[in-house]
Amino acid sequence: MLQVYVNGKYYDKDKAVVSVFDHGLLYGDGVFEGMRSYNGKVFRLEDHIKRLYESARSVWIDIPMTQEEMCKATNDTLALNQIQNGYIRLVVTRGSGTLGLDPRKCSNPSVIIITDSIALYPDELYQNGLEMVTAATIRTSPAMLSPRVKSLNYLNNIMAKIEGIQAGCDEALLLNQNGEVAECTGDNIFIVKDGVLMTPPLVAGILGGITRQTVIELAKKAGIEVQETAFTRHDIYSADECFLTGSAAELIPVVKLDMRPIGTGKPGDVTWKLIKLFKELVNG
Ligand code: PXG
Repeated sequence: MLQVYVNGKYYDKDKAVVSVFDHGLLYGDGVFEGMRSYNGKVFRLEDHIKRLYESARSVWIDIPMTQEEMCKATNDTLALNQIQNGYIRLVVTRGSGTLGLDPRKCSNPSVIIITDSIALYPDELYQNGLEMVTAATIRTSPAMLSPRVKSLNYLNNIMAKIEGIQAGCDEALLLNQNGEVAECTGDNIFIVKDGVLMTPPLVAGILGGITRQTVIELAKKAGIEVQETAFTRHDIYSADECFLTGSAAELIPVVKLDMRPIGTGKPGDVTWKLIKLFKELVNG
């Protein structure tokens, strides 16, 4: 049976539990990471662990182990479950406390590592591209809670996801408080216009995606001009290509926004090229 790491011990998946007094449950008070493994190796593990610790630090959670120990625990959990091509969910909560917000009443952060498989989108969407709609829900402003913190409170994203689902779409686009394009509910966004690859900058109020960073690096290496620059829906409506990036989703083409075809309405050449380069990279 699948073994789940909870605070240094392994449990059968149906016995892996945390307290109902855990502030991760009571208040969404915690942080997490979603990672992928390819051929038994976690993709960009150190980058994910670094982001986890930065998220934790930002919300004043002191993770009771070093980054090296966290990397080792992740690799050990993956190896124990003999997972080659899988998904790893790392969760750190504030820990068990009392009713009431006070984080000082929480004993120790809970550290959970789950390894399993994930399939966010059906294969067909990777071939033909997905359709999305702009959500009325705007992305949490950095002045409220920085979107760079990958926190356990995903209601902002889930509200937008519901809007996408209600509209019959696979994803929803979130704008920031200035009406600029931010990101999607669990993915970063890229567009291609006249051969130039564009993605919103971190200051647009987005999660600093590790797949996003990987794609920027791959594109630059391939001689594609990359601009991290603020843009609006106008730029997507008039773009040649569009795609999303995320650890779970990898790269996935987008062919419609708000019922309007993007470019030719089919995944474009630059998108296919980057998908190919990404596959080559992760498969070593
Ligand atoms: N933006 C947001 C809001 C995310 O949650 C990304 C961008 C992409 O970041 P990475 O580092 O993965 O390239 C994410 C990541 C899920 C799921 O269960 C969501 C993510 C990752 C894994 C699983 O929907 N989001």
